Amino acid sequence: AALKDTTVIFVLGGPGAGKGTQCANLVRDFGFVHLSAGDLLREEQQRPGSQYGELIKTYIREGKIVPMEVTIALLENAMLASGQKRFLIDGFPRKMDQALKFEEQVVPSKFTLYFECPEEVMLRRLMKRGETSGRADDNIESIKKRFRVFTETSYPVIEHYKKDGKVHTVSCVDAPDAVYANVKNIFTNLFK
Ligand code: UP5
Ligand code: MG
Repeated sequence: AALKDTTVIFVLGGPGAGKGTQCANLVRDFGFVHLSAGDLLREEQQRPGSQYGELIKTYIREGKIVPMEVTIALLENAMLASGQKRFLIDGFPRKMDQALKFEEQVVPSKFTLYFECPEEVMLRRLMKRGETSGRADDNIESIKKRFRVFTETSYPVIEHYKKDGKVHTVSCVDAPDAVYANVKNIFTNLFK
């Protein structure tokens, strides 16, 4: 009930499209709270005493989608703990049943911001980031698995919301500032 009058925007797009990069801009300019499901899972994996540490580690390395009970609990807790009302939920839902469950159990989304990006561009970005990120899934084997899961399992979520007219699509191919100019337009019209 505490979360019923909150605004949730799903920020979706393939691995390395630039979701986190653009969310940081929106936090600065529009006062949203940014919750990356992947970041929350990586934190939980590191948390001493977590019963999910090993499971999360294996799933992330394999590019597989962690069971939604875990992810939804992390998101809901973070939303409540923030005490805030506007959220960018980055990298979630990645599967249709997760979308339905989150909207039923937590709060319906206002719309989805979808970052469109060709695989070869995302591959280049992730391989580059992998030189320094320390992320266990920034290697060619894991990246290929992440692309496959995105196409087969996560993209249908975007298609679902497209049918409802609830997706704003932004190309993520150009430089970060150029991408953000388009994102900012959408948010300025809706929130300022
Ligand atoms: N970069 C960004 N924008 C650029 C631009 N316009 N031009 C040039 N370079 C650009 O960006 C990626 C890299 O590209 C960075 O180096 C950036 O500087 C550069 P970033 O903003 O980090 O992209 P993002 O889309 O956030 O990429 P990320 O790797 O985080 O996406 P994923 O969706 O793969 O990762 P996530 O952390 O969401 O999930 C990881 C794993 O967690 C999943 O594979 C899965 O195993 C698990 N998971 C779940 O199981 N359930 C969930 O709900 C969520 C995650
Ligand atoms: Mg990210």
